Parts: sequence; C-alpha cells; structure tokens
Amino acid sequence: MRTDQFQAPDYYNLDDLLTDEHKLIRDSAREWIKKEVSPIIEDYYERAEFPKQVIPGLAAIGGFGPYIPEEYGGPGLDQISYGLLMQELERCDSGLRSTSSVQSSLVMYPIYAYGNEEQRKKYLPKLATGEWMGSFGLTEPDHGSNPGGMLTNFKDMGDHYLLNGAKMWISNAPFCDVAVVWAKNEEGRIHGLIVERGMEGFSTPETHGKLSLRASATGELLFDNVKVPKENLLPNKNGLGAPLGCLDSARYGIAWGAIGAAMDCYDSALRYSKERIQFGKPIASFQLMQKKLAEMITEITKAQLLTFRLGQLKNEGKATTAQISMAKRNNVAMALDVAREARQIHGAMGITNEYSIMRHMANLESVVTYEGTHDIHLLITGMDITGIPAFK
Ligand code: TGC
Ligand code: FAD
Repeated sequence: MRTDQFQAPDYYNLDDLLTDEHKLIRDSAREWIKKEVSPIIEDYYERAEFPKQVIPGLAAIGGFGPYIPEEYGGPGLDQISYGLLMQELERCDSGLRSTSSVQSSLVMYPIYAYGNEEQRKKYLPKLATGEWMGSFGLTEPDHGSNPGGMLTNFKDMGDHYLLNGAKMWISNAPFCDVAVVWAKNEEGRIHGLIVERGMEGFSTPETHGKLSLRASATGELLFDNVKVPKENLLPNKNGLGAPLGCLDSARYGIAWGAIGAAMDCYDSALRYSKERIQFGKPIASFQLMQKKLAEMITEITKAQLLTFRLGQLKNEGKATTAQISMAKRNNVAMALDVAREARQIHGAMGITNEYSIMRHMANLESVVTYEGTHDIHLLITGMDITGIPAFK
C-alpha cells in the first residue's frame, strides 16, 4: 500500500491570507483523506467503484453542503472554506470531489435556493449527513452543451405531474436516493423536480466502460410515466437560468478542485525528480527537468491567486458567471498540463498505479468536459467581453 506523502506547495504564502478556521477545515480534510481515503482509492479506481464507506467521513469534514446554513443541517461555512475542501478532495481523486460537488452544489444548493421551507426541512438535513445521496439530471443523450434543447418533460395531471424522458452521464445516479431533475412543462418552460428512488417508472442504470473518473459512479436517470407529487416541484426559480445557477456554484468548486489535482502531481514529480538517479545525478539537476518543475509551480501559483480572489468575490456575492467560468476553464486546463508533465517526469513509473499521476490525468479528461467543456467556457468569456453569443 502506498503512503500518502503529500506536501502542499504554497509558493506565494497564500496561507497568510487564510483564517484559522480555513486552515482548520483544510487540514482536517487533508488528515482524514491521508488516513481513510488515500490507502483505498487506487483499488476502488481499478474496480471502477465509488467507495461508499467514505460517505460518513465526507459528511463529518463538511463535504456535503459546506455553505448550507446550520438550521438546515449544513456547517454554514464561507466560500473559501468550500473551495479549500474541494481542493483537498480532488487532491486525492476527482471522483471524490465530484461526489461532494454534486451533493453540495447541484442537489442541496437548488433545494436551498429554489425550494420552499418544507422541501428544505425534508431533504437538506439528510443530505448533509449523507444519509441520503443525491444526483442532478440536466444532460441528455442528445443535449449536452445545449441543455436548453432538452426533451425530458412533465404534464400536469391535476393531483400529480407525469414525468417522461432520459438523462445521461449523471454522477451518483446508480445509488442516489433523490434526484434533482430538470424538465420542460407543457409550455416548454424548464422546472426542477425532486424525484425519489422507489417512484414507479424511475430507474438509474449504471454506465460502464469509463476510463476516467472510475472511482465515481455514473449512470442514467430514466423516467417512464413517473408520477411526481406536486409538492416536489422547486417553486422559486424556473427557466434555463435555474440549472445554470447551480452550475455556477459547482464550477467554482471545480476551479479549486483542479488546483488540488495539480498540486498532487507537482508534489509527486518534485519528490521523484530528487530521488531518481540517471547519469549519476538526480534527474532534478537537469535543466530541462527544472524548466518543467518551474513552469508547473508557476501555473499552480497563478491559479491559486486567481481562485482565492474569486473566493473573495463569491463571499461578497459579486462573482459573475463569466468570472467563475474563466477559473474553471483555466484551472482544469492547467491541471491537465501539469499532470502530463508530471507523468513524463516519472518516466515509465508514471504510467503505473504506484503514483496518482495517471489517475489524475485520466480523471481530468472528464473534468475538462463536464460542467461545460473547455470550448464552451471559451465562448462564455468571448460572449462576456464582446457582448456577442457565438454558441449557435
Ligand atoms: P442562454 O440563452 O445564454 O441562457 C439562458 C438563460 O439562462 C441565463 N443564464 C444564467 N442564469 C444563471 N446563472 C448562469 N450561470 C447563467 N447563464 C445563463 C441567461 O441569462 C438566460 O436567461 P433569460 O432570462 O434571458 O432566458 O443559454 P444558451 O441556450 O444559449 O446556452 C448557453 C450555454 C451554452 C453557455 C449554457 O447552456 C452552458 O453552460 N452549457 C454547458 C452545459 C453544462 O455545463 N452542463 C453541465 C451539466 S452538470 C454536470 O456536468 C455535472 S458534472 C459532476 C460534477 O460536477 O462533478
Ligand atoms: P457535446 O455537447 O456533444 O460536445 C461535443 C464537442 O462539441 C465538445 O468538444 C464541445 O466543446 C463541442 N461543442 C458543442 N457545442 C459547441 C459550440 N456551440 N461551439 C463550439 N464547440 C461546441 N451532466 C449532468 O447533468 N449531471 C451530472 O452529474 C453529470 N456528470 C457527468 C460525469 C461525467 C464523468 C461526465 C463525463 C459527464 C457528466 N455530465 C453530467 C455531462 C456533462 O455535463 C456533459 O458531458 C457536457 O456538458 C458536454 O456534453 P456532451 O458530452 O454531450 O458533449
């Protein structure tokens, strides 16, 4: 079993900008991961299985709804704490962060922000402890980057809604207890519905054959004349802006998370390069190796500063969709570059599961696609700076 020797790079003393509470939250998460998750993650990744036994621990470190107020069972933390938690989780594995992101930003957030008091009280406390796990159904087989074209629909049957359609590529779907599902009403307006496992006609088949994000369960959400009680409709926001608002929160978490994956790759590469001897010297003594390491730490540091500032804006309620989009795109692309360079530094060892590099690299291929592809985020920045949407 591999020992987790991770030491976090902090080239610009970012720690000085964190509060004692931030550091406590981050360090507790790091300690829990080293003890409970790092020793098992490679095994679960190889088996293509999510390690469900980590759910209570994830809840205990505040990994489910970090910023949800205490009155609904959340820890009521600020946005920088949320970001630091995502950084630590993805430092271990993007799939671990995904499980937390989906539960927090894509299930708890819409229930908190768009739900009524009964819905908040019914669902949020159980989601915060992990007693219930949730999923978020936006993407469909024929509508990924263009969710506004979705076909999933519901009809008003008087005393209930009748839901039909299919969602695909849904994280946590195979074991979710509840799903926040986006569907069109008879006028074509998008609404969020809470669908519960056990409702007749609702099934969640698992998607197999993934070569990325293997320690996260992905599946479909299928609705065949599902009777959804009327009280399960999220009443306080509708239209495409409702699911996109949830994505703002999840993309923000990914911006932090991707830095964690990059930090792990860099830390491993730095250590390996000082230990590995070729031509009678540590490979870290070669100029080309130092160029790689110097560029890696520079890009990580730039991403850390960008994201910390974004966290301040988010705490002040001022972060825009376009600012969040830029950080998601930049940091994931940065992490992929860092992972590829780190893989080279490890030579042949880099392709084995003795190191986390190849797993991070494969995971990041999902992260660069989900929550808006790299190119969709370029177009979001393009639209923001020119005022001209170029999606269609
Ligand atoms: P567009 O016409 O631009 O916008 C429709 C309406 O939505 C409003 N809006 C937003 N509102 C709140 N928050 C945001 N972030 C918003 N972005 C847009 C917009 O103002 C408009 O409102 P209104 O009142 O004028 O109608 O929409 P479009 O159809 O042209 O599409 C734009 C586009 C392509 C940027 C968008 O649809 C998009 O972001 N596509 C990417 C899809 C995506 O990211 N899917 C993610 C699925 S979930 C997932 O991947 C989970 S992965 C698991 C994990 O997180 O770990
Ligand atoms: P497409 O939209 O078909 O895109 C294919 C290519 O075309 C991309 O390169 C894209 O950038 C490009 N493209 C598309 N439109 C344009 C354009 N206008 N201009 C230029 N280029 C364009 N979704 C959920 O709802 N919930 C989840 O929990 C969830 N979890 C996921 C987990 C994993 C592991 C993965 C891989 C995906 C998950 N998704 C989830 C789906 C994810 O959000 C979509 O895969 C993503 O939005 C892209 O959609 P698509 O795969 O259909 O690609």
